[in-house]
Amino acid sequence: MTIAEANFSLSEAEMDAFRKDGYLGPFDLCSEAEMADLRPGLEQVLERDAPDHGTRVHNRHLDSSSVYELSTRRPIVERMQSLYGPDLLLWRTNFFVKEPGAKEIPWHQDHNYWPLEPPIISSAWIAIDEATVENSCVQIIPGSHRKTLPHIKATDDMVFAEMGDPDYIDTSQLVNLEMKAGQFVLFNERTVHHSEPNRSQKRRIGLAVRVIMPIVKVLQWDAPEHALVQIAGEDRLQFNRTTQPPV
Ligand SMILES: O=C(O)CCC(=O)C(=O)O
Repeated sequence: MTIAEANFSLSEAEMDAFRKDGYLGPFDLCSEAEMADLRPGLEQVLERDAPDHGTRVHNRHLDSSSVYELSTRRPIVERMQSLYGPDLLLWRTNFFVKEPGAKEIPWHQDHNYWPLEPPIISSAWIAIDEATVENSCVQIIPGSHRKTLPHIKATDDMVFAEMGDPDYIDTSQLVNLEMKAGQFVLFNERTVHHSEPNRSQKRRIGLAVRVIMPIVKVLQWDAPEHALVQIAGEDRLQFNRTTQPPV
């Protein structure tokens, strides 16, 4: 069976694992060979400015059909539907480009940074390059999504301005999310994660796809980068502003 023909609904055991651990995967989104074909196009997207919004690394699904297509493939969307129901809106995409020497991304919970109410999101983190311990794969703390972590000002050696308070983080059970290019994992808004500095000579690019349900309000709904694309089901609430995907 090809990836396109498979059924991606999650089993009860997988849903229980997500409830317990706050993450699931890795799963195959495409083969390594297909990702090798797609990668030059994605690299080109990262080399040009987005037409009407912020930076090169954020929300490129709004102007690049290849980023949109990859972000909304059935292996991601159908698994998210198992967890969050039939109606889904694509809110953001974020490339995490870690060149050799890139700094640490601090331990954090995503909800801390985002203008969402209620702050519920599902993330799919796609390995555009192979992600290993050597080139600073994402690391995650299973079960950490069950508490809210205080965040404090980050130290200068971190990529973000705020980080989870180290006094509340126990990394003894961390899991390395090593992935082949073309694989992805799912995690939620409170799953504590980070990545080490990239101490290797190998670049590591990931693409995080952030999806919400219609009940979630994007508080800055009128900013250009906060237009949502409906990727499954329907949106009976219309709390947010929607847009069409790029062609
Ligand atoms: O790719 C990374 O190193 C960090 C990813 C991350 O923080 C996220 O997807 O929320």
